[in-house]
Amino acid sequence: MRRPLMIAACIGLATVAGAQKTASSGITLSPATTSPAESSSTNFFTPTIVSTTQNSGSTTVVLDISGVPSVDGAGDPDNTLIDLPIPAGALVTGIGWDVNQSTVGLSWLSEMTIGFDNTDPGSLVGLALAPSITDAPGVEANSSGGIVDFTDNALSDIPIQPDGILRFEFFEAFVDTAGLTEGVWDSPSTLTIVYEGGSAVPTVGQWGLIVLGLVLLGGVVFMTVRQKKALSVN
Ligand SMILES: [Ca+2]
Ligand SMILES: [Ca+2]
Repeated sequence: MRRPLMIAACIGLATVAGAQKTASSGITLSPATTSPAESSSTNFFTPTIVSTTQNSGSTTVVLDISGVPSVDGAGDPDNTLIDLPIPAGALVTGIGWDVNQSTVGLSWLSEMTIGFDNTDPGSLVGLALAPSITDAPGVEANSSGGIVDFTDNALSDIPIQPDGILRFEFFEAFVDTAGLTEGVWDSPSTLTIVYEGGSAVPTVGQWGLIVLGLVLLGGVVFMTVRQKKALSVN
């Protein structure tokens, strides 16, 4: 009889804590309400790039985020950021995840969130990823089972700015204890990013057009100089 009683006591505690919390919406990937670009954090984590593969115009990058903590609410300076280099002008079109999550204290798995966006604070294209829908503390493995394409799911692709950065912020959707770690993205945890375009090496055809454009531009400049000279003579 002692074990069932202990479980009942734990559920009671979770229910009390849950009174302040917002139940998970059940949506894993959603438009962000705060852009990671606006975070005041300076805690940058450098992920190990597991692989980079290219396939007919799209590039897939797998990064290892094992060990990153989940601390405070979006924008808090105690949070961890990742600045992933992506070619300027590229469109981030999808994401995948294979993560192991654990919580600390009474914090819930569903509160562990990863925001990602370009570094334009004015853009509203950022997305928030909360891989767990478990409104309880615990240890859990979660996988997308492949790439989740943004536009297939009524979400916007993310255009990369001239700085060539896709920024991630690891935050808590509900802060139980400010300033303390409430969850950990345990090993092994990887994120997969898919992007299209960007600064690909121009093809021969494109180079031909660029050279032609320069020749035409040169001709215009030359003609302008000649006209000016003619005017000055007259
Ligand atoms: Ca929390
Ligand atoms: Ca804080």
